[in-house]
Amino acid sequence: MARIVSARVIVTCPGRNFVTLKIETSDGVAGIGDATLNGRELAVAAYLREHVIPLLIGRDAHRIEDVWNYLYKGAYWRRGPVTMSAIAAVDMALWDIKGKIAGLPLYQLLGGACREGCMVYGHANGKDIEETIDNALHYQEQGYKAIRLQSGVPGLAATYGVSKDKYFYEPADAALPTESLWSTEKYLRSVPPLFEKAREALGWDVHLLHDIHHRCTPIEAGRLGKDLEQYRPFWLEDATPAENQSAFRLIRQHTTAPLAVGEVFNTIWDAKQLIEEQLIDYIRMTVVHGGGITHLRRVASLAEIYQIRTGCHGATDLSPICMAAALHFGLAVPNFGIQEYMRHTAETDAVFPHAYSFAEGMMHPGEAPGLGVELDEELAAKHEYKPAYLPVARLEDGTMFSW
Ligand code: CS2
Ligand code: MG
Repeated sequence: MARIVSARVIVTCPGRNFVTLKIETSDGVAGIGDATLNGRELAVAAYLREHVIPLLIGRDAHRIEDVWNYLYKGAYWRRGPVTMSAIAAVDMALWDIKGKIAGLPLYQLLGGACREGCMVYGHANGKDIEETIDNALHYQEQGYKAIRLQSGVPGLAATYGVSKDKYFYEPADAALPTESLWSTEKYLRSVPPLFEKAREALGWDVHLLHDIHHRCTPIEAGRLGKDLEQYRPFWLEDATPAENQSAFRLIRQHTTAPLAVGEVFNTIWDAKQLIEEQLIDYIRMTVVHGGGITHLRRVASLAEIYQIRTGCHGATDLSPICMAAALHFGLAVPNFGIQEYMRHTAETDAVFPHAYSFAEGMMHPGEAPGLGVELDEELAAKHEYKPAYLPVARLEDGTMFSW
């Protein structure tokens, strides 16, 4: 038995906030898990500290499935991003410990590699089409096989997915939410020319992706899908808010553009109908917000029988610990599709030294036992938590809208 003797929450802000859970066993093995929920970090930290850690002490770290069920069913109150991120952090840390005890990288415990590496997509963006395409060419030169395109919308001052920095994208950038104005009409006019120009400049051998970020109604998304089909998008992401899973039926009636959904989902129940009715092609849930490796495996298994592939969320608000977990998972899961990869800053990477690596458009989790990520606690302590919110969006007449 590897008894859990301590568990601690570490909050650090090397450029942006991250919440980490560190669990230690009686044999002196330590495992770490990501618990970061962008803009709501301290809610997860408190949930862990006040309500989860007291339940962990004395338990057998090897009983991952039992601990998962204890925390999920035992709370009585089920689901939700705060609860599920906390459970995920425990789950990741326990898999990390199991791997370290076994002396094996996590992907080996999950069944071994199903492929040589995980294809990733990078984020090309810019204030206008020209700048976005320049940026996309840069990704292509670096060997990326898949590139996401997001461009500023003429007539709108700011939009999601377009970075202030040339290399790093961080939307949670203010102590209180910034507000931006949105017009779906202007947006819908701007995307087809972006794809047209991108195909001219980048050719057809590269996968092109686009994130709608919950901004369209189903029928608007259907029209955008129709307009973009000729450019063969790899996927259109978050076409419409997905609380109402049936909404995707309407999009499917109008377009064959592949659809990806789920970065804000936290359990299998959020995606059950989407998967069973084959209303999507890629499921975006990732390890930290999707209840950990234990739960994400169930989601992927359900998706597999409906020919839906994984496309895990991989924005920079997921820490390198989650990135590593996603790469082990992606290497071993039979129905892997693609992995999002937004580079962390050097400041973040220094706090989380890691074994994963990028080469020729693919990533590999490395061969270090467990997750292959460490947390430099001394360095972490030097970066104090800084409140940061995601922006909010309003329509041009002032109506609150989805960001
Ligand atoms: C985006 C994210 O990566 C994506 O696809 O939708 O950047 C998202 O806006 C952030 O993760 C929110 O924290
Ligand atoms: Mg997205």
